[in-house]
Amino acid sequence: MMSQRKVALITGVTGQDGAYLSELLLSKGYQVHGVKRRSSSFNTGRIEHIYQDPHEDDPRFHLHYGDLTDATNLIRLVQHVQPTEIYNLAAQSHVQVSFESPEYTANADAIGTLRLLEAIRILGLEQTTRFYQASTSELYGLVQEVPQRETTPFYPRSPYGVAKLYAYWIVVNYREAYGMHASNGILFNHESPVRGETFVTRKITRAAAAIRLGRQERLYLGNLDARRDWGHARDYVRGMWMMLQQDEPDDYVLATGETTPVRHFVEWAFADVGITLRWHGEGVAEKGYCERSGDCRVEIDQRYFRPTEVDLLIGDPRKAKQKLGWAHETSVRELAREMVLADLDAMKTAPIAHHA
Ligand code: NDP
Ligand code: GDR
Repeated sequence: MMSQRKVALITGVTGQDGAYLSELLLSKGYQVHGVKRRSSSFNTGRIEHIYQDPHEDDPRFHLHYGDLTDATNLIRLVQHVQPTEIYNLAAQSHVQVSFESPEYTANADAIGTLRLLEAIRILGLEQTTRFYQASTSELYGLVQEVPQRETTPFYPRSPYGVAKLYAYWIVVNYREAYGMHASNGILFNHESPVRGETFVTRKITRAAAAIRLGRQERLYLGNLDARRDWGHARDYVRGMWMMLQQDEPDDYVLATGETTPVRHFVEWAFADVGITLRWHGEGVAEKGYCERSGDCRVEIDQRYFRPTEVDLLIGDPRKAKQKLGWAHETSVRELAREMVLADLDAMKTAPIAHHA
């Protein structure tokens, strides 16, 4: 039986999924404790709308400073919060950046997960605290089988994927060794209007909006032939919560079952702001997408290619459907439109930054 107390601790609360999950859990009556990193500037933009002043009567949303690279901090936080559920969403989550900072990525994403599990064990909370691990379709990497499902062999293709592989298995090991209710959600790509600006979907939707408004000339991208199974973050955080409500812990794929090449996402996003692009392919000096007027809007830049790429992701969510009753609601086409319209709206008033 689940305890009546509903107290969640979310690492990575300032990220895309942390924001959606906090909203969901607050709507379900949870006390939500989020772990945020110290930063020299505000990093709470995604959770502004649910922020509660600690001076208010009986706040239900609490923020604490912390870091997955700091074990004593994690032990103290878990001891203080005594969570019934922990959602470990914190990570250096950018695949390309993981090639630049592999050691930090391993520290935060792999050993960080171990630190959190050890905090639970040291405090003797193995039987009271349920644990969700943000595992990823990047575990599949080099294609072994399609669609990818829970039993598909892993073959990660980046320091990020390899770090997440350790995290996946340490969660399985702690479940088996200590009887913990610890589950891996193997989530395929999920996006939203608050997706980090350097992930490809958001980079594209922001650029389409900025080009439409005459505030940017061109968009530079890498591999347009990679294919991803993209869903909406709102649907995916619902699946995370469902996993922790099961009597038994387990590992589940969350995906839409549909795959889309990056180039289609580009075409959709520009079409949604009224710009029709045509591909200028091999043999043309400049490769990329241009308008009928001759203005070229999207160009290929080698710097955005990865040393090793994940070419094709398409997930099989049947287990999650059968056991959790989970299914995605938003299609990738709807998602692209929602993102680009949100960027268009925001950009009409705000300045833009170019760091993608
Ligand atoms: P984001 O990059 O948007 O958020 C990551 C969060 O982790 C941020 O709050 C970030 O803080 C925090 N963080 C980073 N490093 C540390 C650290 N050392 N200590 C504490 N906090 C840290 O990721 P998403 O919300 O998109 O993803 C959530 C999780 O799910 C990640 O673990 C990601 O790897 C995984 N995942 C994501 C998928 C997706 O498609 N979105 C798919 C599958 C898995 P700050 O805001 O200060 O940077
Ligand atoms: P991914 O997401 O690596 O799948 O990891 P990302 O959006 O970064 O890349 C998707 C695909 O697009 C190609 N691509 C580019 N990518 C970026 N970022 N920038 C570009 O300019 C560009 N041009 C082409 C990439 O090569 C890739 O094939 C995301 C993260 O959220 C992980 O944390 C998560 O685990 C996985 O999804 C599932």
